[in-house]
Amino acid sequence: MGFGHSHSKKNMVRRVRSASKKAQHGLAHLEEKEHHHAESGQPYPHLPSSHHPHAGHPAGYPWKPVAHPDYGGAGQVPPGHPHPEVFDPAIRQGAWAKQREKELGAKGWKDEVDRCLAYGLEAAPSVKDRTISTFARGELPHFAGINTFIKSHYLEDVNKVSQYDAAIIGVPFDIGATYRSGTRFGPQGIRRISALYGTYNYEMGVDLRESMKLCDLGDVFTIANIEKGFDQISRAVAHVRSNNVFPIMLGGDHSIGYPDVRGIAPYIDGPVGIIHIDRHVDTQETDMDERMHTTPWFHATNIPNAPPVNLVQLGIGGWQAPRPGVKVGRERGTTVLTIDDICEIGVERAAEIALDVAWKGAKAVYLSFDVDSLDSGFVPGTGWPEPGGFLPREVLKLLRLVAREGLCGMEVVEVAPSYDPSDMTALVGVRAIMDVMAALVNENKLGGKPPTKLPPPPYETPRKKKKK
Ligand SMILES: [Mn+2]
Repeated sequence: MGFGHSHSKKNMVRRVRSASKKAQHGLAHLEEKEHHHAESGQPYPHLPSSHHPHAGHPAGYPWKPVAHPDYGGAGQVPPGHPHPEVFDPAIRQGAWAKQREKELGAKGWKDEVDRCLAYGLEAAPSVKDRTISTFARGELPHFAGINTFIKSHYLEDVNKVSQYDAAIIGVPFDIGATYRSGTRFGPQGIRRISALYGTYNYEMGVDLRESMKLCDLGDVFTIANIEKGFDQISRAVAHVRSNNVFPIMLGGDHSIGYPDVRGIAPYIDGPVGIIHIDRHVDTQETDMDERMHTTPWFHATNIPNAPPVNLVQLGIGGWQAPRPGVKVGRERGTTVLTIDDICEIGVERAAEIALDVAWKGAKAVYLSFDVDSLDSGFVPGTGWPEPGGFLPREVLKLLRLVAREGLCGMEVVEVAPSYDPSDMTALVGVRAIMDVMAALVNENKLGGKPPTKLPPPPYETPRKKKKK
């Protein structure tokens, strides 16, 4: 991470203050020498190096910063650049994001450093970077620590949830699975690999730590009984939603879709739409005599203010769509787009349709993301893998686009880590959540206000307002 790792001379001198004068002199001399070699010397003179002058770059980097007509300041189009148009933030994300980064601020990072030092003690005197603590307490090192979701605060006392903008709720529940079990370890798997991520995303121009407050509430105490489990889940979700905090559920199998919506709907003053991304329709009434993970939208659309006309299902297809669920969708008038539909009309158009349907007459929209909507090659760790689904970049774009109008909650389901030792499936789940949070922040639908000097990122412009 690129935060505050400066090696100032002041710190180097301070660390040897207690040594004798002679030793101090010797040590400082050695350090200077060491530093010189590491940063500006040529430790391997026989090897060509791009960091040192040579025939092609006689004076190092040859381009001088120049002003840009729209954004001023230094560092825009280098004279003689063969493609100056790519430096235009209005048309190219690579240029836009570079400008946006300087508007993000660093207060959240400073607060985290202060907290880590207060809780984890100052580092040993030999550590030059004084933002480092003795005990790992924050984001760094990525391989250390006890993992909450992206090392967010673990909120042990859930009564304090209203102090946050969004809350992670683990739902380790997999007795609704009709083939592979194992999604009870989904929350653990998602949290573990989430440690790989920081809070900053280049192309979206967002640093979540600077724009919103996220906590991790840990897991729901699930019960090995479908209905008691559902009751516990709805109660947990309702606690967060009723405190006006954005709930993010880590499944768990897809049966939790019903108790998740049931926990939210009572706190929405009007109809709730549902955007459901999946290979499977999940709309039959029962499966093997119970409300299993093939049934959540039958029951969710029985909730008085979650009508089936506002349910839109994206990515459906393959050989795993049970016919009883299709019959229900036909009778209730749900909206289905297959993978082929979306390939034909494009992700942008599919997102427009999804938003039009889910928001028609609705007051809020809920997002359900099943990782098995991706091609099974990308998600081996799931309960019902199916070839032919989305590519990661397609589905991530779809998620960002459908989040633009705001959401009342989201879930990521069907991550079963034990079938995927490389953690790729769980990582897709992490990204889905991160991208949705960032899209909400950029649209000013979550947390504090986003940086506003620049227009939104190219390629993900706001939706044209339509009559509701
Ligand atoms: Mn599915």
